[in-house]
Amino acid sequence: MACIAIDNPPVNALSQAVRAGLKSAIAAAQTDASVKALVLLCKGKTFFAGADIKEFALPPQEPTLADVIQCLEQAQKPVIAAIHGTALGGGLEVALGCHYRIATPDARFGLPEVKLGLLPGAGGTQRLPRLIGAAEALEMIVDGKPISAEHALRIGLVDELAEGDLASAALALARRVQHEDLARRRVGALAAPEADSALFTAAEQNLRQRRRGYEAPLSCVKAVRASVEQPLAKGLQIERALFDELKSSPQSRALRHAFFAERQLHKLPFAAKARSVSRAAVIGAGTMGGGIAMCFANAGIPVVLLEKDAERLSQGLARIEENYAHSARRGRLSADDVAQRLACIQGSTRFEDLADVDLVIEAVFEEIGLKHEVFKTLDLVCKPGAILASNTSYLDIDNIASATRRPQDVVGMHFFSPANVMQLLENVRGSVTSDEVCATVMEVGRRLGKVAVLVRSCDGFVGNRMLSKRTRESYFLLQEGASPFQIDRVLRDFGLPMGPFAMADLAGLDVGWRNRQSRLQNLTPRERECDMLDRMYAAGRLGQKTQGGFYDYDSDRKATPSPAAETLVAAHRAASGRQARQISDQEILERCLYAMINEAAYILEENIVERASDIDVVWLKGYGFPAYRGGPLCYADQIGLPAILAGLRKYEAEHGSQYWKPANLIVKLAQEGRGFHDGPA
Ligand code: T1G
Ligand code: NAD
Repeated sequence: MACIAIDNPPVNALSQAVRAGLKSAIAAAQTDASVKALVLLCKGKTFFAGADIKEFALPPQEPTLADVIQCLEQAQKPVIAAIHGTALGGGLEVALGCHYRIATPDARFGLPEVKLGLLPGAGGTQRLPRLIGAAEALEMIVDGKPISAEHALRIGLVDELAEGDLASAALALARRVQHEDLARRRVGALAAPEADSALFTAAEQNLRQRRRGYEAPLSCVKAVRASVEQPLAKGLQIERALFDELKSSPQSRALRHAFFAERQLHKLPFAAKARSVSRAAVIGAGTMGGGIAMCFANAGIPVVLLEKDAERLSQGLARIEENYAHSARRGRLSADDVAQRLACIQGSTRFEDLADVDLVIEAVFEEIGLKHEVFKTLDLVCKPGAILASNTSYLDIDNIASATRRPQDVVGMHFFSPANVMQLLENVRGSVTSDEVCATVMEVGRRLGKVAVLVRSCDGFVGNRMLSKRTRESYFLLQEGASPFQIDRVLRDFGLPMGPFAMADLAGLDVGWRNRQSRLQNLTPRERECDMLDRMYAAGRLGQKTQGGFYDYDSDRKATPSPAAETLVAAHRAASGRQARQISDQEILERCLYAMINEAAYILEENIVERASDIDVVWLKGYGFPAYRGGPLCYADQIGLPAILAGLRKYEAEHGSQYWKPANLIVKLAQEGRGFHDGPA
């Protein structure tokens, strides 16, 4: 028996060197008479986690993965894939090229290529259906979600689960099968799967709705359909052609950018050790506080939930219980899970109960006076070294910290609503917040299953600061003649889950109105005069919570454009003395997106974030920016900064520099023919 052991940390990506090494090792074993069978395994934390995604931006290099898999499959001696950790993408395709597959009970198997805007390009769309059937394979390939070892055993993807040491179990299997006839073990040689074409038609219809705008899922269906309708060689050709088309597509480049952007987040410009956090507290059990407390309970971290009185506390706890009951009704949680999580949450109305917690997150009303009061009290009751965080949406962290004698321990932790669902967490460092505190909240973010981005404090931080520019433009466009429904349609067609006016109705127009009132003195004369929100508020049209805002809502919350809102819009325009004009979808898209992109450039100039890709992650994970566009700055690079600059200059000429003065960074990058993600010149 022989073992081929691969060691390419951190995830044994199938880089050119690994492929070449594999190919020569297989060839050597074929000619070595002492070798009766081969075990293929990986060192480190996982089996092959797929092709090396970084290589997709480079010209293809020999040997291709398809070549290597062909060598494996055609080997004259049994090859056993010994799988631990994850067998993903090209890694699973390699295993499918082997004659036997044995795995640890906790291994996971998947073809996540579709998440990168690709499809399995080394035979996976042809071999997997032959082994497990077209329907099961189609689901794995179109969804890209990994399956468990137990499921893989059940569907015949793996032959055995190893008890005890994997290598020994694999060698034992090799000994048992060394004389087996391999003809029946070559997956590629198995009969084409049978399936009705209705399976594929239904999948395409479903994807057009569920994955609106994404190209790769539909190509996955085409490729798996070929496994049913074509012989292997022809099917592999079709797969390769679809793969190459997707690989060079803007969507796949954007999704690959998003993959690496998320993995850059933990690379911080300092090396500080995180403090331990084994007990937390949340102040305020309202919309956000309740969800934040659930995040800690979901992670098994005990949390004190403090409210100003018993009545509000019981209301907050009741909302949490109902939330968990809803998940249990949906079968997402068992009764035990719910009980364990609720046991992690201790309600309180006494600040003294926070004396020994390691981290406090304040989520009371967005009023600086109240925040000062709360932080002054926390400064008195919390132990030295406790981290004092605020969930404020806009307020200055330094201002909040000034209410304490330990500003270095004060930081922003900005969750997004609903906090127990939204992945994004903006960790906001004040000008004196210590590196240790920043390292700790980034680590806490990871433990809560959040995508944590470290930003410096400024008005609205990253996400809301850019959002406020889009909001400005959407209300200006409304005043100039565009209907709220046209503006929402344009942004929905662009790929956002909903447009600004439907979103305002969801969040509550009173929340937006209160925010506008708190900023009135900082607004420009035109912004103050653009008072549509004031008119909606005065008319009591607060959105979904009043069954009516810009849209009317029926009992199932189904939205229809509201004639009453249109009447208010007409009165708003008349009062501004503006003649409504026809506004194109293109102008709406440009003004809403370019205003955000320009603001993002100012954010970069002010070093509010470590790198441009952090801004993309904020919008991808916190604001539903379509992943296949890679984020606002990735989108800007795909459009090209010269075009963005031309647009900014056009709107500057039409609407004024106070709104549209191009950031110097955009001017500079456009002149140098570079993009936001091109790195230093
Ligand atoms: N290629 C290159 N680098 C990779 C990589 C890959 N496939 N996977 C991970 N990395 C890097 C990552 O950027 C990070 O780098 C480090 O490894 C640790 O990753 C022909 C076309 C395996 C579940 O989509 O899902 O095969 O930031 O932080 O949380 O059909 O990584 O440290 O410098 O994510 O423990 C298909 C992608 C490829 C799997 C481990 N495969 N990887 O998670 O670590 S396409 C995938 C993952 C393909 C074929 C096709 C996860 C993981 P750095 P990490 P983790
Ligand atoms: P909310 O009105 O729903 O809840 C605030 C809670 O704080 C109330 O239950 C109130 O009783 C409690 N509270 C007030 N004073 C208190 C005190 N002295 N001690 C204890 N509890 C007290 O508000 P919310 O929407 O949850 O917002 C809370 C914070 O989170 C604000 O700073 C807001 O800007 C921010 N935020 C809100 C959202 C959102 O979408 N709602 C998103 C991100 C951040």
